[in-house]
Amino acid sequence: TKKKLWNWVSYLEEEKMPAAPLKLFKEHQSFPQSRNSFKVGMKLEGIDPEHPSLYCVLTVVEVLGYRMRLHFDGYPDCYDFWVSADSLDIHPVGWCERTGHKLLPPKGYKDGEFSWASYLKHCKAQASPKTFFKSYNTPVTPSGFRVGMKLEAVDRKNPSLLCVATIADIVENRLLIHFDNWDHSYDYWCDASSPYIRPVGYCQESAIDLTPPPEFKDPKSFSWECYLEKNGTQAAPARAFKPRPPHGFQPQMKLEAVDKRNPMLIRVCSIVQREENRIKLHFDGWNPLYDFWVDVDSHDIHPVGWCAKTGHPLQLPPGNGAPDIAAVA
Ligand code: MLY
Repeated sequence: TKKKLWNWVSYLEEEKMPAAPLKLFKEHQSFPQSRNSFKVGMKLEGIDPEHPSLYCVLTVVEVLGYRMRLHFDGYPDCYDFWVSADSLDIHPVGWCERTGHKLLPPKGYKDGEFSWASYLKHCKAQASPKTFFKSYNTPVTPSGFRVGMKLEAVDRKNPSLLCVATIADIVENRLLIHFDNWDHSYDYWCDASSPYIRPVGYCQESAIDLTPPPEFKDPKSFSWECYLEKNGTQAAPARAFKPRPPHGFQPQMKLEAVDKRNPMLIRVCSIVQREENRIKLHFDGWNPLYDFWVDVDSHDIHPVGWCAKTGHPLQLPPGNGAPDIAAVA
């Protein structure tokens, strides 16, 4: 007997489970409107995912459908990372200079020694055209947030802590959150609707402990009023925060998600648990040991059919008797 090619429609029927409806996904998770035009060898500027306050010199080293692998110029391949072509973390060559951001040069270059023009000539490389970038086509809406304003924010590396924080940068519609008097390793980017940020006074109103900056040995000695006054800073206005409506993802729904352990791979997944801002995903056919939580606005979850539409291989549940990569429709 001939084996049939795996496909989502018959798989959902067999499993008697629904696909997560398209309307539950955000624009950046859903089917893209345009193609991925980036080509291997093109250079660009982008945020280091491990150090979100740093902008670095990057090269496209692999293109797979709508996604691509980026390499830090001058650094080992082990730091390479994957993004979608519409990632807001990447910018065209010259963006840092134009917007007053510090660009970390390739390894081996001293500060002030690097210039894109001579570097591109030296590498015989091409800059990625501006029009390829999502940010190029994204209108900026005025928000009420300003750089330097204070707020209360979840420390995502220690998610039980709500802490004293500052808006360290604003790019397009995103805020860089920095924790006062901590190093930059805790920084992260979010938007005005993020569940991780709250206006000054939220903890007090909700009778939750606020984690003050580390110099306040006794948390009770911290007062926002004195702190803002002493630093001559302002609280971010409460009206600038735009809480999101609850998400509609439910257990049993299926979708496609990046495997964080090997982020080149996208696998068939089922939702096994839900929380206010996160869902727990299971890789179909794999040990539940590998189940993991992901934010509902993550760039790494996509609706059923995303891989086929964007020309990315989909990793099938093992033991399907099918080739391990679905036919690209
Ligand atoms: N146990 C950790 C907690 C660090 C929390 C930092 N946040 C508030 C930015 C430590 O002391 O290193």
